[in-house]
Amino acid sequence: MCFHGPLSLIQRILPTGSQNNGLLILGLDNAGKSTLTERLSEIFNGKAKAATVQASEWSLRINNSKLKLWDINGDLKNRMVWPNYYQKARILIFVVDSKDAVRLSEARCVLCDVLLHEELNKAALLIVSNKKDTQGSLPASTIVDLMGLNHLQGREWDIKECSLQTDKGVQDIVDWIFSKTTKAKK
Ligand SMILES: Nc1nc2c(ncn2[C@@H]2O[C@H](COP(=O)(O)OP(=O)(O)OP(=O)(O)O)[C@@H](O)[C@H]2O)c(=O)[nH]1
Ligand SMILES: [Mg+2]
Repeated sequence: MCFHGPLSLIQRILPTGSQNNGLLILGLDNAGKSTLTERLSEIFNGKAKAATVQASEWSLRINNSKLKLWDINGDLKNRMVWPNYYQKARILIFVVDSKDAVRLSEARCVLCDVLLHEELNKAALLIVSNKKDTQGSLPASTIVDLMGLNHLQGREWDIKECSLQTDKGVQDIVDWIFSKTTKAKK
C-alpha cells in the first residue's frame, strides 16, 4: 500500500536543500521520533528546539559538516508526505515502540511500503526499538521476527534498543549515525 496525497499538501512541506545526504526519521505515530530527534540535536548540536506540527527539518553538526535531519509525523494523514523526503535520505531511522505489540504488524507494513521506494535503495537503515524502560517491552529478537527484518534482501540494516526516557542505548544510536556519516565521506 502506498500513501500519495494531494499536491497542495505535499508542496507545503517539501524538504529544502538539494543534496542527497539527509537523515530521515520515520515510524508510526507515538513511536518516539520527535523525542529521538530532540535528543540527537542536544547531543550533536548542544541544544534542542521545538518541533513543528507536521514535519521538522533539523541540521546536525557531525565532524565539522552538517547533516540534514527530517522528523515527520507518523499518523496516517502525514504518511502521504513521507515520499517527498526519500530522494534526499542517505540514512533512514525507523523508530518502533517496543511495548506496542499490537501495532508492530502495522509498523511492519508501513516499513515495507517505505522500502519499496527505489529512492531509498541505498539508504542505510536503522530500526530503533524504543521505550525499553516500559513494562512488557519486547526484546530485539522478537521485534526482528515480527517486523520480518530477516526477510529484507540486499539491504544494509541494523537494530538498536533504547529508552529515550532513561537515555539507555542512545549512545549506540549516535555511534551508528557517526559511523554511517564517516563511511559516506570516505
Ligand atoms: N516511556 C517512554 N516514553 C517515551 C520514550 N520515548 C518517547 N516517549 C514518549 O512517547 C510519546 C510519543 O513520543 P514522540 O516523540 O512525540 O513520538 P513521535 O514518533 O514523534 O509521534 P508523532 O509525531 O505523533 O508521529 C511522548 O509522550 C514521549 O514522551 C521512551 O523511551 N520511554
Ligand atoms: Mg513527532
